[in-house]
Amino acid sequence: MTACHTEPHGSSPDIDPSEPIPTIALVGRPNVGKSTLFARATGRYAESSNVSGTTIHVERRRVEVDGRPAWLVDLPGTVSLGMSVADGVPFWSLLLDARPDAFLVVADAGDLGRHLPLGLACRDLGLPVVLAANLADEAAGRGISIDTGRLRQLLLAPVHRTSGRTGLGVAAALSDAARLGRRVVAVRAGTVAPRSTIPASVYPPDVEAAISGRVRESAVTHSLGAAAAGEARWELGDIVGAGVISARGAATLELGWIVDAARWRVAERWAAEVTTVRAEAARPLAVRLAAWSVARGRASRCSSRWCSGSSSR
Ligand SMILES: Nc1nc2c(ncn2[C@@H]2O[C@H](COP(=O)(O)OP(=O)(O)O)[C@@H](O)[C@H]2O)c(=O)[nH]1
Ligand SMILES: [Mg+2]
Repeated sequence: MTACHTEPHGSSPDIDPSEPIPTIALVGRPNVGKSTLFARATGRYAESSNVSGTTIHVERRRVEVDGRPAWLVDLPGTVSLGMSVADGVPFWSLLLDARPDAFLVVADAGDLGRHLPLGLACRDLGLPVVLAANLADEAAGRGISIDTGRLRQLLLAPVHRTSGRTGLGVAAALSDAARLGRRVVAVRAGTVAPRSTIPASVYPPDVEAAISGRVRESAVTHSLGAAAAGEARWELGDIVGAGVISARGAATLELGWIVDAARWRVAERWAAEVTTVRAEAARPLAVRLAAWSVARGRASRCSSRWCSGSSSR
């Protein structure tokens, strides 16, 4: 891979030290390959293991993407943004502490229905999302293919087939995330006009109405954080005030499982629409072997008296 590498000795001479650096956060369920992808992008291995949840701290490394610097942040795996990761701290608090400018959501290409809800949740926060349909090598081996173009249309975000193991698509996914993150940095700095941060509605009208209602309430009371803060380190109101996420994003965090339930339904529908499983590969090996041995038996009988056109029967 040539697009990104570590900079162990600080800035390279070509990099403008005053250039604001975007932070890209890797988000995904446990064991989906975040740390492997992180290692591939930074040239060094963090903790990488088959055991769920082994990334217990937040790893942040400077990388060079398309000749420009970016921060890449590896986080613990999570199932939802509201899930508690340690000491009652919700994942979103850890995530937003990293001050991300873009999310690289790492999903299992072979199991999108269970991985897309997290992508939708990140998208709802109002920051750009790039989806890495990872473990693509494994999915291909199982005869699974994904219509990335269609998924891109549905998610309104770049989608790449990736494999942290082989390097497939990693540079392209990072390139998109850094490009979108740089734009957010520029908007925060006031050098670029913001685009609308409200994503297209994908949830049923009652859920969308609940989100809008919560946004309106928070605008009036300025106390959005009160209900959700709980054990969190940050209050949501502060986070919105600091421009880290949109008011809509905070409302979706506050509504928690109400939006999550809708995300699961949307994810299931989208996964079914974009995933194709080759019929032959979808059949378990044992079934294929059984079919093969029956066919073989039939063939050998066919060459004997039963199948000859001039059967004596
Ligand atoms: N086949 C395949 N295995 C992978 C890939 N990426 C990671 N793995 C394996 O999946 C397991 C979990 O990877 P890890 O990076 O620790 O996942 P994390 O929990 O999301 O950080 C490890 O055994 C990796 O070697 C990939 O692209 N293809
Ligand atoms: Mg990890």
